[in-house]
Amino acid sequence: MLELGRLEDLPADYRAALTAHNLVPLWPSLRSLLPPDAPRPATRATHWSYETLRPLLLRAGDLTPIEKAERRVLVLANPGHGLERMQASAAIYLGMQLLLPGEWAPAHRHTPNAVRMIVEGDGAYTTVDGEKCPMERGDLVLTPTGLWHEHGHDGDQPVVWLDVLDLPLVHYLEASYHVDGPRQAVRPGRTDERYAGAGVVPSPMFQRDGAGRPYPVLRYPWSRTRAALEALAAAQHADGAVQVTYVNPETGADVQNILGYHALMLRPNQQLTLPRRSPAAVFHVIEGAAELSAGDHLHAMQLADTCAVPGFCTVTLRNPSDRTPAFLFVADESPLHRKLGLYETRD
Ligand code: 1HN
Repeated sequence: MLELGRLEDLPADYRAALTAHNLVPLWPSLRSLLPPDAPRPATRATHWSYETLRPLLLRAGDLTPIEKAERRVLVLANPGHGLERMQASAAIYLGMQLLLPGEWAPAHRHTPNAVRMIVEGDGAYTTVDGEKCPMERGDLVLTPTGLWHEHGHDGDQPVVWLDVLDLPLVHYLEASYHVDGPRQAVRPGRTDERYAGAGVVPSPMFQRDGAGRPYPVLRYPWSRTRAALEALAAAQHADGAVQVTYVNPETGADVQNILGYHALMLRPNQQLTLPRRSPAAVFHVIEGAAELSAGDHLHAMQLADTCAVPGFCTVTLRNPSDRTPAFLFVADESPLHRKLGLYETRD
């Protein structure tokens, strides 16, 4: 490939004149903007151990009262982007949030989309758009763009959840902001119960409210997702991938516009090489354990551990147990890549 001219090849007075007029020569940067064959992601395969993170998060509970934090979160920052940027990948933000018994994280709404994957503890809830969503381990609770949300905790032990947001992208687009609000009035009814059956939805002719909402389901209980994975595993040949995608039951589309969410089951000792794809992804252990290899790195993921991997990377997952299945939560940038026409799979 042809060597292009470097910035240093240009005379200093010419460079200074360009800078003075807000001009930049393209050719010294062209190869890094458009590298040959595949992107060169800043995102690094990164592993956050829950065993390491948990005591630090609990200590934040002693050090910083909820009133001083609003959201008490340790951000899982990818060193490839620089920790100060607080991003797990180009479009994914990850944080572990702690809520102690009796605490309340006040209502607000914002432009980035969020989901919560509950990691431990009982008795907390998130009220989203007036719906009180119980938070039980493994549940997925959505707080889509623009919807009011607040967290409360009636239990007696700390509750921890993983927050996943498309914040880095929305911030990059200069579209990120929030609005504070009063405590929400809770309305009756739960969207997880309205849409309890796979393959059937409430008949639109009898729906006064609910039908036509862009986010018809706000909570996906783990018990049901787990049962769907078990049933899929039983119905499928033994070496196939067992994964489900969280969808909007009214449209069949991904639950949010930018990030996609999935639950994956690894049978005892199953090894699964994922297709090489353009979007970055995040893996989080809901039950069991998993070994994740990404490029040359092997990460032994224990319960509640989280890994981020860049796009175009070969990822292999393995369940080290010969007795119990492992269950993983997966978040990825695939809806965004598909909408932008950038989605690719490679052999
Ligand atoms: C947010 O609103 C929450 O509501 C958690 O719990 C983490 C990180 C960045 C921006 C907004 C929450 C967040 C956040």
